[in-house]
Amino acid sequence: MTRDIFLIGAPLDCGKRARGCLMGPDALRVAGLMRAAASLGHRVTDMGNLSAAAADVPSPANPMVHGLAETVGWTRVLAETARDVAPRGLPIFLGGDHAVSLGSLAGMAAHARALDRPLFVLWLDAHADFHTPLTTESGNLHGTPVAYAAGLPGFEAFPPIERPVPLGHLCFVGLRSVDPPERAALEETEATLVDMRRIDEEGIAAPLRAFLERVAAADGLLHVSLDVDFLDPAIAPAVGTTVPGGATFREAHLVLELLHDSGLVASLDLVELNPFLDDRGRTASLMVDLTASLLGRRIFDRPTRPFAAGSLA
Ligand code: Z70
Ligand code: MN
Ligand code: MN
Ligand code: MN
Repeated sequence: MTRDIFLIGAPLDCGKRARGCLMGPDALRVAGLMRAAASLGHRVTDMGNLSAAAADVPSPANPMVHGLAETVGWTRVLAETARDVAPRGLPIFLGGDHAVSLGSLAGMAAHARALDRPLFVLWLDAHADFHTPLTTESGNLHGTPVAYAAGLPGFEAFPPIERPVPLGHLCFVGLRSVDPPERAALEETEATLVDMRRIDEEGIAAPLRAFLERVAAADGLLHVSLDVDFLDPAIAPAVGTTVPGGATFREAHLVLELLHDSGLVASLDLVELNPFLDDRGRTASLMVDLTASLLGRRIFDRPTRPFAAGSLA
């Protein structure tokens, strides 16, 4: 299936204190993202980089919170852009740190609501990013987008989420650094939590397939958010928060190949790439290769194992 793909640069660096992710969109371009997508037969439009003015917001209730006004400004622009682009094709948000997803998720929630279809979220990340501005200890808003999309309290300065994503529509894969308030808010819920132990015991494909089959059965739209730190730092060094024991090259490619085969992906974030920390562009190149797998690159064209009969097109 060929698609209309829109690359949306979001050089946002306000979701945490260390800088460098603002160079992410250009590093992904230099690594050949557009060429990779076009070579798979897709029609690709590079919309360039967005910019955002800091919003006028009251000072945060939690004094630790960093960069609130700037992050709210970005969230508004990104949400509007997502809403505008999603009816016309596949938006790919080039971050920027993970605060990009506050905007992409708000926009995709509005898009899903307009279509009256449920939104599901796949979070490929070492972290759960399930803090609220009230629970965060670091004050880094890149650790909050999933809680925002789920409608948790504490996001009053941000645009309201039009139809919050139910916890049962969330799937986290790659978890290995979860803070106590995040754990308390997610454990005992319907959210799918695929941490590294579960990946080691069950493999990465089985829990992902089970989630995708639920998305398909509900005629859902799937937003995929790929944080560089989902990957093991040995293969993806260009990230501020390296956490050992991440996804291997093969596990990561398999995830994106399965996502391609599912035909369910409505939008994608490529986030937390810090080119300042990269080793001869290898992390940027890996992110491009993974995106190519999502867009249909495969080793052989012969059919692979299908999803459960009837559940996926
Ligand atoms: C921690 C916090 C985080 C990404 C680090 C880390 C959050 N839970 N998210 N890197 N992408 O500061 O809230
Ligand atoms: Mn993250
Ligand atoms: Mn992370
Ligand atoms: Mn590939």
